[in-house]
Amino acid sequence: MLQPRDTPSRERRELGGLWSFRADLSPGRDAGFAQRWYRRPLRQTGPVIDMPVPASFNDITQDPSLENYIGWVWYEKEVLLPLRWLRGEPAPRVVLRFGSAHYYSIVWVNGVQVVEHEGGHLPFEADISSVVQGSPGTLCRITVALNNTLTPHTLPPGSIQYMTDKSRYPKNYFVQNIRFDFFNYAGIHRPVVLYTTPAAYIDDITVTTTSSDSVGTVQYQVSVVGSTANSLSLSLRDQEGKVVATGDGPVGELKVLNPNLWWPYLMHENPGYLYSLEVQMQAQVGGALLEDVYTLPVGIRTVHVTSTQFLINGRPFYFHGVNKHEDADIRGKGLDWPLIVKDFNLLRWLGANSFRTSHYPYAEEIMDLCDAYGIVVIDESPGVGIKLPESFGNKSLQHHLAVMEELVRRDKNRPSVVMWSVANEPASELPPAAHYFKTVIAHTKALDPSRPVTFVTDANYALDHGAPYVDVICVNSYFSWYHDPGHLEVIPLQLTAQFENWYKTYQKPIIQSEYGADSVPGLHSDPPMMFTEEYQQAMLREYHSVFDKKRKEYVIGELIWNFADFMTNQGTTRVLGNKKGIFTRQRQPKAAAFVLRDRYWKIANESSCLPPVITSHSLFLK
Ligand code: GCB
Repeated sequence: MLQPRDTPSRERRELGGLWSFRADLSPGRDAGFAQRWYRRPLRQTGPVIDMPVPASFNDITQDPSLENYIGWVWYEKEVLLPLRWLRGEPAPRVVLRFGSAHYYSIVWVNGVQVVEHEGGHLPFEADISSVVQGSPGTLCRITVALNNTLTPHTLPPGSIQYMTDKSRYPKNYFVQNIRFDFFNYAGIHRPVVLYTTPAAYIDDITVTTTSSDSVGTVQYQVSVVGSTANSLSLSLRDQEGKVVATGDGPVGELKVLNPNLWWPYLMHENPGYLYSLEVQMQAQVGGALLEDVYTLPVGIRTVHVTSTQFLINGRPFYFHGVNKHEDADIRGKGLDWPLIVKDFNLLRWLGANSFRTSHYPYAEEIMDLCDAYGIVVIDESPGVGIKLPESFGNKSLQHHLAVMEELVRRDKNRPSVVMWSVANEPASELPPAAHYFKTVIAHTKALDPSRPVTFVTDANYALDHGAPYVDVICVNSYFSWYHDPGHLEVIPLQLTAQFENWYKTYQKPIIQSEYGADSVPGLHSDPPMMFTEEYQQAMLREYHSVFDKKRKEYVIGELIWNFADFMTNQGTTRVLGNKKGIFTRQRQPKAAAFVLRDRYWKIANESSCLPPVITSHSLFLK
């Protein structure tokens, strides 16, 4: 499934703005109904209100029952379609696409069900041509039923707990238990788009790249749907618009002499170099000549892992980056351009060259900017909170494999994506984790042999049943926070032992994929105490001194937890959410941001690939 783009043969319309919305907020509504998302929603209930799209619905109103709502909600919108989409000669194919909707979606167009999709962080679409072209007018009514209930077999998993003690809870009372640390925001989170293609069209493109001896190679595979008698021609253009290679047919190789390689931010003075691969298709269908054009950004780069290094274009790459969330005031996990651009400006201000999409795939719009700016991505699936034994069974496994297929299909062509992460902190010490992760990782490698695969662990090195199958060890630890709280002095010993134990066991490079401490902005103490800005700074410095020793050996990266404060479920250890951000939720720096900024720019300037002195001012605006 290709990302919808404007091309000479395709049109696209985004269906943003306000949609009609309802949810059944009546107290004591049928709890079972909420849980059984795999059954058809029975009716639309509740008053109709306006709901912005894209956005989470939770924080939009003043109603706490909508904030914590679990069950079916309904969205509806009517749009007028251009006549040429309906009665064109020949009529185009009309597609309705959702960037993501959390969690389970059923979609109708003019009352006809067109698609059902499970999973909250990946796109899905439906060919609605026959529905809209068979309807009498140009009005197109789009209805979406969405259910955010999580079960032990969803990704992420969750479970509904019924509180049956009538002396303590009202009738039908239930809660949703989750084993991950972020708010389970729900709604239509990413753009809804209507787009057209010709009836015969370019359905998919796969590119992989290599380079050697001043020649870059782009291997491609193109699939066409709607015609077997078609011809394909390809041209690769550089950023000046000059054609540097051409090809034809569905499979082949393009050779580029002296290519501009795709380099990460701060590894080269011109990071994120993208060529444009223009694919043109011509097909004869029913006497008509159909033409389709699709343009794909392509970065030429290689990725290799050795026992001690992560190599991009043959050079050692050190991940100095962050973990993020899609999370903000009011819009929750809804896509928000000002926030996205602000975050990229902060990343570059910080001197961060990478992030992990903790703990689910991020919007395609974010990934596009990673490709363009040279921000390296560890692309993580929504496999977070896999803790219950039943979440390691075959039903869960099959769904996890399907999610990896959707993720790889979406992001396989992105130069910024250098590694897949199939999960975060599963209960990998449980014996069934061995078969589970062996299978998920092998499947991911079969889908994409060009990238390493990992999952992020917090299990003991000697007990982890999934680690034998990963290419890179990604380990999370919170010394002096969740373990030995308040005791910064234990960090050097414990962190050194952590690295040595993992390396001794596996001889694979290691990324510190999380470390951090909460700080409430404006809280101060000297000597440092937990939750103050000084403690967060001091904890960072202790970790960094160990990283500096071990990065000379086999530690290949450090990703702070977290880039910004984010919302979680309410609980006794969360003060309006998780406060481990080095920026507040409103993106203002805490003291720790300056410690990290000094460090990341220093590491960047150590690299021999850079001009002698690069400052944040000279580079962060490209
Ligand atoms: C972790 C999790 C992350 C949490 C973080 C914390 O290990 O991977 O999702 O938010 O710890 O702050 O507790």
